Amino acid sequence: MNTVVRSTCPYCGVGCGVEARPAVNGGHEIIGDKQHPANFGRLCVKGAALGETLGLEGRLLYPEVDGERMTWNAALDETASRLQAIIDEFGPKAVAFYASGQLLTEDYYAANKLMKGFIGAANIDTNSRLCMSSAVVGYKRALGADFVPCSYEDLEQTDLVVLVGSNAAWAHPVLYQRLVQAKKLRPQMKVVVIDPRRTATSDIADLHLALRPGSDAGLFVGLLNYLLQQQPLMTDRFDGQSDATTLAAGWSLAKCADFCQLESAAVQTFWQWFASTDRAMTLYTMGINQSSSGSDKCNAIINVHLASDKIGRPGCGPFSLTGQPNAMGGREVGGLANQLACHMNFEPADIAKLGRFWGSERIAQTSGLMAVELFEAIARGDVKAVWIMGTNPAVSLPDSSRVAQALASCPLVIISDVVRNTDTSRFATVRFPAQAWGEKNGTVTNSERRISRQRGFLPSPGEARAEWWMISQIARRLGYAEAFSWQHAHEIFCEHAALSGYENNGSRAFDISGLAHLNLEQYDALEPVRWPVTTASTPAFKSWRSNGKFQLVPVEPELPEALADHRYPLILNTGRIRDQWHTMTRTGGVPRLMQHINMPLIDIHPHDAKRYGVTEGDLVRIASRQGGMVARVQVSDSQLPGNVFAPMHWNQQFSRRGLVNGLVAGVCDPHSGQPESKQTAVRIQRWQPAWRGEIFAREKIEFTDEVQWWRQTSHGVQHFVCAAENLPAAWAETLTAGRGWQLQYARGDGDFYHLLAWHNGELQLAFYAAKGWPDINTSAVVSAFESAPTTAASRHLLLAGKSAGVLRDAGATVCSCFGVGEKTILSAIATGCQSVGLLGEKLRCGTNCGSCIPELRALIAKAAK
Ligand SMILES: Nc1nc2c(c(=O)[nH]1)N[C@H]1C(S)=C(S)[C@@H](COP(=O)(O)OP(=O)(O)OC[C@H]3O[C@@H](n4cnc5c(=O)[nH]c(N)nc54)[C@H](O)[C@@H]3O)O[C@H]1N2
Ligand SMILES: Nc1nc2c(c(=O)[nH]1)N[C@H]1C(S)=C(S)[C@@H](COP(=O)(O)OP(=O)(O)OC[C@H]3O[C@@H](n4cnc5c(=O)[nH]c(N)nc54)[C@H](O)[C@@H]3O)O[C@H]1N2
Ligand code: SF4
Ligand SMILES: [Mo]
Repeated sequence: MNTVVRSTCPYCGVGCGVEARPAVNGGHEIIGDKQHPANFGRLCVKGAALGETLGLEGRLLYPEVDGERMTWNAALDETASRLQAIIDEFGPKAVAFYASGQLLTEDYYAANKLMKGFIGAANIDTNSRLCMSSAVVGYKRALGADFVPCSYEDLEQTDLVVLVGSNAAWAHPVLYQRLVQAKKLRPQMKVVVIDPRRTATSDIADLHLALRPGSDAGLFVGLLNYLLQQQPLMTDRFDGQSDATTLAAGWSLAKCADFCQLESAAVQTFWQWFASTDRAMTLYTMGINQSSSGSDKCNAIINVHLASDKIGRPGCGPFSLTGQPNAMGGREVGGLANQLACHMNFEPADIAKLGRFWGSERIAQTSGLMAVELFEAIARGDVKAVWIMGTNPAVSLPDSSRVAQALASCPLVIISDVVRNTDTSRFATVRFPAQAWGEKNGTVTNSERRISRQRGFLPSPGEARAEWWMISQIARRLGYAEAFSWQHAHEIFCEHAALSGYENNGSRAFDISGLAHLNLEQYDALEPVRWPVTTASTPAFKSWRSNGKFQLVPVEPELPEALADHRYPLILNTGRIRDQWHTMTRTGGVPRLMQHINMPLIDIHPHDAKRYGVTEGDLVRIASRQGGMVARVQVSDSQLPGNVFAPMHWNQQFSRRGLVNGLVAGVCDPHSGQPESKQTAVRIQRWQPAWRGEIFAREKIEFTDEVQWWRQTSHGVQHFVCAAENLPAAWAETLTAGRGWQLQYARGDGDFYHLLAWHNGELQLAFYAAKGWPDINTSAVVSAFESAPTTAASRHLLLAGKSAGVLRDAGATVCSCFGVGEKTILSAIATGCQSVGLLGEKLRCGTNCGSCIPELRALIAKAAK
């Protein structure tokens, strides 16, 4: 395939359009699609690095059953017969699917149809439960439909943007840059950031409210009260009005400020700005949703927009930003266990409707198990088979040791993934190789309800297949051939579009029946389009509740269930870093994305650092009631005292004891079932290993249990940061003994231990250990594996972890687009580049995606101190 293929980025819910074109080196170059209305050509660093994720290393390429490679036919036969045996003996509720907002809509539709329509139970849930389910409850309660009433264009027309519980600068970078641009063009537009941490997002804030974790509802219920004092509502305008307003009346400025631990003046400023602007938007994500009262927080936000008429108009609205590329598509097809396809519910009329459309008398009658419950049911043995598609629950679900135990005890664990070895696939009985991004074909829907095509531009490697194909093959073997006879994703899309309009007549918000008759060519050429897409003209925004009214949901602000006490005195917040995606199966393999932050950091306020006796660079053990992890301390006044932050990404493929969800409890919101992933009570303890080091090796390294390690990603070499309590020499001996390698040592009185191992003039192993972190030039060591230094002097330099000066150590990468390191930036600042603009002119940093600009600014400030 030689032509340019237009597709959509597989990472976040911004849903940027990309163009893939063959590169001279035989790979593919990925650039932004200038015509795509989500990004107009812009990409963030993850999107721009997509071309570097297309290699086949680590890919799962063939079906396997019980660890043995099998043909597709044999694997499908065997899997279907095991599923059938479980259904026969224990009933349909003994099997479950656990899907993902990273599946394509067509795959998702097929999975939901098989489970809810034909197996006849509703045990299909998805990782969107951990992500968007509170937002869904919020919209459904207020508007009667899971309808996001905003678009990206609104950002260019609004007067006030409130970002709450969102670090969009890192998590939705292209959208954030659009906001930065909009503010530049219309400086009168104000930005409020509500987050207990000061983040890269707060860089453009006119007001940053660093509130007490989990207290957001207080701020918005108080705002409702403030709005109503200024302008009372007409009687009975909304359902729930009287209860909601009575509850809010108790939330005075003083009470709110106290509840949120904020200055009254700051709260008042926010409220004034909100009340006095004609157009305001509230953008919210995981700081709101991932909470034991997340649904109520979403409604507290929607309430103030309803009560002040800041919804359903340009530049207005409560805008839940979706996390995953197709979380929205999952919501459309009914991927959550408590909904049916195409915005239908478990109500007799909807069940009957679906039965007619699908030609099935086996439609599930009641909701199924939600993610956390589902894994509890697996642990109890009530669910005996689970098909996990495109998600890594052993890492991402709370209380991971319980999840691992559940999976270990489950008789049939089917996994469809693109990567062979993940924390979850360790428990697989059946592995199905899935097509990856660039190979698969279908549609995704972004945060603003825009449907875009993901198009394949690469051949499927090995025997990788589309998920919808696997699902239909299993369905046929379970006896449902007729309903699963699709030959192409296009047929599934059209069926889904037809169902969305089936007996709809304006009763369900999701309606794309206008696309039900696309032919294959039109489907392939489909331009990005926002739903609804119907032949009749429907109003874009209205209430879908049966009486046509919107609902104000009465909200009583609550604090998190996680409470600090004397044993666990700190609250741990978890979330994303700029250059990694979730459990790192894709981004973790790209060297330049690992160089920004190369191991789990725990951010801690200087007061707490002092209190717990830790300093920058120290290692700490973090413990909660659930479990423990190890991380490196980063002292930062961007944290509130009493609060620490750790990334969600590290797992057992990339570290020992780096799994943050080992700490988090499975406490969930009662309405949405979404876990409280943002608050966990923990304690920290300084861990003083005997040594810390870095090890580089040509071959796989065997770690002993005592060595704590974090995998690094460097081209052509195994590379780890590590630490241990016993002396480094003991472990080094186990690695080199009996290999016949020539060893070169440097030992300094127990202060440091360096070792190089050579074989036939080639470097086999390089190991640098020291009491503190060894100061070595990583690029010099990595390049010595490619071309070994030849002179005695240069080998000596290498033993010291240095090079002859050709390769300069640039420090941690700040600008990943152009690979510009911290040390390079600091020396440019020292020579006069005192602004982001000047740095950009000299080094190019910050001139592409712009995500590193807040960090550049911070470095300039740091240098000025
Ligand atoms: N780089 C990168 N980008 C991603 C992803 C990724 O893995 N990596 N994943 C994507 C996905 S699936 C998702 S869901 C989104 C998530 O996007 P975000 O929700 O923006 O990201 P998080 O880092 O999880 O959390 C956001 C912020 O919530 C704050 N927070 C914590 N507790 C509270 C609280 O009580 N109140 C308030 N107001 N704020 C709080 C945290 O300090 C954090 O800064 O990102 C998407 N984009
Ligand atoms: N503590 C804490 N925990 C969290 C969060 C948090 O903020 N804090 N955030 C939560 C949120 S919002 C989310 S969305 C989840 C995300 O958590 P997960 O969904 O578990 O994370 P991923 O790494 O995206 O998992 C995707 C899996 O699918 C595979 N994969 C990649 N591409 C394909 C493909 O094309 N087809 C198939 N079949 N497989 C593919 C990958 O190899 C990987 O194994 O984590 C949740 N967990
Ligand atoms: S902003 Fe999101 S969709 Fe756009 S390029 Fe970055 S990760 Fe991809
Ligand atoms: Mo997410």
